[in-house]
Amino acid sequence: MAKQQQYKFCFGPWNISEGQDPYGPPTRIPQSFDWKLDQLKKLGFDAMMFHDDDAVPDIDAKSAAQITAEAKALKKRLNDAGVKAEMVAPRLWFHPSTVDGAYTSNDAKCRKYAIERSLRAVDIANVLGTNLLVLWLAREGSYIRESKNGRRSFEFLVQALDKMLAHDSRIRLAIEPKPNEPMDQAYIPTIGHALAIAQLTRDPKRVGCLIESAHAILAGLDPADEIDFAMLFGKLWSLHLNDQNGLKFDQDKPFGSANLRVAFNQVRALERNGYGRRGEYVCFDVHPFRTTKEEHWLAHLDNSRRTFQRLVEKARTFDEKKAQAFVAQRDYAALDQMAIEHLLGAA
Ligand code: XUL
Ligand code: MN
Repeated sequence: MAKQQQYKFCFGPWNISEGQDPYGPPTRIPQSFDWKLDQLKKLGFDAMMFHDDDAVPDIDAKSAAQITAEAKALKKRLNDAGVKAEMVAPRLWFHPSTVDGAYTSNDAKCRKYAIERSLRAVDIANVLGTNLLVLWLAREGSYIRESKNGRRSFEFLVQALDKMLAHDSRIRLAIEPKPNEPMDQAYIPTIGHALAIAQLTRDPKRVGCLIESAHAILAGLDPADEIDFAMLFGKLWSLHLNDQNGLKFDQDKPFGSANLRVAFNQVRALERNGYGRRGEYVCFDVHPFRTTKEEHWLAHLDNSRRTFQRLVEKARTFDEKKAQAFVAQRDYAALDQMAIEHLLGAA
């Protein structure tokens, strides 16, 4: 029997968030990065994900040499804590130069800013000991169709990816697609788009993807199918598990919170494809509810991992033989009920 996968877990500092949304201020007092790192360790997670400015705050005001020096100091803190850095992601959606999008901005100076910033993020990844750069593209201006030429935007995207690949021969780029929010549309909305654009780059082998459950659901897709598709190509290099109640704003709910069966099928897809065998982490891109009190601030992380582990047990104890017999009979009603009762457990 194949050895059962032991999963490794991670989250980012932004997943211990303070509760602000477009209609209300924070509901919890912000804590320092060191406090968050301590909590990650206490919870027994293995790694942390970083935006470039989570790793080096106020990054735009610093020189490349300063950025490297600060990243080195962070690496020492991570080593002392026994915590790995899973990835670094350039935050391309806060700075005034990214108001019209990052790599696809209509302003050449702004495109240059986005690329330069991404190269610094690659440098930080190097210092932190990870070769994974995650790219969530966030916004492409106001997505007024006439404001940009789609074909030119795709060409700009490829040029930007090529610059990152050329900057460092070891870096791997994991594109994190999302079909909307903060925009109504996006140039790379699904895993299919991410893997297709990878083929146009100078080194397709080093361009893969990251699936976030909520983003797939927002695209009207089943995240389990996205996982199977990406893994068929050997391209699923990271994962943001969470949940989402339908086609609304990005909710980042705890894993399994909205649809346990969809969560179960994601875990089944990870298990059947051997996710984690090449060292990939299970990351939870989840947020506490705005109503969460400070004393319950970490529950969504612990709960997501707990649900994940319970669903791994459920996936491993699902009676595949019986399921296949129903498939052979085309008795999908029985198969459907079998899945429901398996998730419900013993009466
Ligand atoms: C946005 C999102 C980001 C990325 C990292 O929806 O998921 O936090 O995961 O930039
Ligand atoms: Mn994410």
